[in-house]
Amino acid sequence: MQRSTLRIDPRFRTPAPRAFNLDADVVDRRLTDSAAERRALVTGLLATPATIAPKYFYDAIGCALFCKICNLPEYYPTRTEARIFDREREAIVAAIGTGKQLIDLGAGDCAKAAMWLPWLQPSTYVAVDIAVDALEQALPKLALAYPEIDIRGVLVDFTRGLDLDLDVADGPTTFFYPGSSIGNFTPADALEFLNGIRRHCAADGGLLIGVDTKKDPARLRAAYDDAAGVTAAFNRNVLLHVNRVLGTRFRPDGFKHVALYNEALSRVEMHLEAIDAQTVTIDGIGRIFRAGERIHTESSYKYAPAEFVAMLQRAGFANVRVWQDDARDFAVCYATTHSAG
Ligand code: AVJ
Repeated sequence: MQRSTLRIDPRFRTPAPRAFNLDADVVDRRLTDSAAERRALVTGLLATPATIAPKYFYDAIGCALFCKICNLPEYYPTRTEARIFDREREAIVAAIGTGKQLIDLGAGDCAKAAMWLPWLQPSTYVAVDIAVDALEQALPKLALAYPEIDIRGVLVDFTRGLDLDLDVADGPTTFFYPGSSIGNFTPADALEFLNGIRRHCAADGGLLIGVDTKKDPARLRAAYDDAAGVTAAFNRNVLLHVNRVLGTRFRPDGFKHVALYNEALSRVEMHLEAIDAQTVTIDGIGRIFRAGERIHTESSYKYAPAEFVAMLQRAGFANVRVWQDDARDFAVCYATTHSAG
């Protein structure tokens, strides 16, 4: 396995002093593609309709705002998933088994995985995320609390494909993909992504995944347009991140937060709508945003549990178990490649 000291492009750094030195074992796989990343971002912004990939939400401020979102009264997914995990802990641990390698996709502050470590007792815990600040904060603490576990971080944009051959050792592997982050993929891309995970699951491995379900559109919309305006701030903050990455001068207050449920496509959409006409120089090009024109910043697909199980099966998983809360607001699945449950 290739290791390097964590070296981060200064533009991705926040000036806040570090509470911890990065002494946990972290591999940075992001910078190899930074030029291609910036090109993709520019292409999205110059397209009509303009788009920004949701991964740009998660700079340091975005991660803090997302943390607030997870505690909002309207945003039910995080707490509902946590309740299912609590209630079904023993059944889930029995299904997964202990002592395996645990790969946490989109680990963030690692809080969700930390709940599982004493139960699953993994030999190795690999936290994968694009958010450097979150991993930098979380991993040294985890390493202190669990000296018996080999704790590693991988900084990578895994939404571009799951290329974890260098990071995933052989042997039984449990993938952990909670929070309905799978919803950010289109169904076609989600299928391909799940297929990639399945290929990494050796015999005896599996995927523990959380997915948000279809429900009353008014509740879905409220979850992405909270009364306190935290999600609006989260959405607008993406422009500040883009400004740092591209050197653009987007004014976040020139854009209105729009969240809607697209029933035909079963997805919540978030957009930033230009309040008045504005021109932003992007890669030397004066991009005009007309008043009312939108930048599409996120899609969050919702699945009926049976639809999602069918997708897991199409991705090659043979056995899928499903746990839900009483109101069926959220679903947790454990999928394995072998057919006995
Ligand atoms: C982290 C992608 C699961 O889609 O619900 C929350 C992100 N966006 N509020 C979601 C999000 C606005 C979240 N995921």
